[in-house]
Amino acid sequence: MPDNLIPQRRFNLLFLSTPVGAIGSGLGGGVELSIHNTAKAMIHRGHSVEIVAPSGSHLDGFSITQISGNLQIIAQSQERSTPINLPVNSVLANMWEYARQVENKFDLIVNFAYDWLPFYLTPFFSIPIAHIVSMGSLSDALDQTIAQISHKFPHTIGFCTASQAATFPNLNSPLYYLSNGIDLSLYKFCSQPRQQLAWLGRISPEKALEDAVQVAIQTDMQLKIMGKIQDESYWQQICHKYPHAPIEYLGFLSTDKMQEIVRQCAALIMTPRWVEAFGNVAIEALACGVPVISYRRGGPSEIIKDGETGFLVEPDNVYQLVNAVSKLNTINRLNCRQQAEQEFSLDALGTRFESWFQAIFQYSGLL
Ligand code: HBI
Repeated sequence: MPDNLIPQRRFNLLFLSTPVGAIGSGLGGGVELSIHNTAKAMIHRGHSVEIVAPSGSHLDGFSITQISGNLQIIAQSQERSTPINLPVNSVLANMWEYARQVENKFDLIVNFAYDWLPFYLTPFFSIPIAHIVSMGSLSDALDQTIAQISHKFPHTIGFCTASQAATFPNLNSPLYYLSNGIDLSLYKFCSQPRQQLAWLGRISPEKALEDAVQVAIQTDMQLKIMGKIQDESYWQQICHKYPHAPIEYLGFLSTDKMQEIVRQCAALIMTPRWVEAFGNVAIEALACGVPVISYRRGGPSEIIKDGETGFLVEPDNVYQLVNAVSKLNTINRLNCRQQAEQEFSLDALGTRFESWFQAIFQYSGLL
């Protein structure tokens, strides 16, 4: 039968969210956007999706199965050798108990949690589990279980980017790089920006906002800061250290309000101190026609086309960030929007996920 006549298999998908915060709280960082956009992309292709998340979650257009319990500590605040831990009445454990009760109604579970338990539980489930690893390597115990599952259940581990996957030891191949995708209709192109800069993300040490504040000072361009203050003391340190910096903190905004600010900026400054798995904020800026200036580290170094849709500079080198700002007039902002349309649309995201899921089913003999 010709390919185009093979009925596309409709998947019943169960998405399990991150246990560090309710969807919509901002605590889940990029995973909130990833879950929303992956669900939209899969539904657009005719599949069905149920999303399971901590109580208090909300996502426009989706009814979420809310699970109560105590939130998981964020992995990036732990040491590499910290033993695996779960709070009493763990929301993570409760989410996976729910999955165990309903698994026979689904074809595939998709795990978005960056935690040991979902990987450990994989062999106890009768349907396949696709794991999206949302950060670089942070914990020896999690590295070990990810490697084990990649060998026991080939094809079931998905990463955002190659540089992120490279931080994990002993992985089985093939590896799957899903990148990410956004609903481009939510982002409006702007050709004439103001002389201001943007910084987006969870305000936490690994995101090194202080470097972007120094760029604002040295370029004398106002820096519009948006995102959840995850580490209050870190934020206070920055405010005390740079009391006269031309910065404005606008809070954790909805996509619509955030893009309204970002689109008017000359550039988005990204200052990842760690190996950023992807960097959703980079593709959101590109979608608005905004060039991205970033350290050549992790996900952004695989997104930005140096000199064409932004600039990549030596990691932790603030001077080179400042120098890149002075070259922004060489970037055609239309190139930025076009890259988003070619690589980061919901359709492009759906294609990547659908072929990954089909590979999982084929390998497990379910297709
Ligand atoms: N920490 N323990 C834990 N579990 C997660 O799922 C998790 C996290 N920290 C951050 C996070 N998820 C997301 O904000 C990033 O993966 C994007």
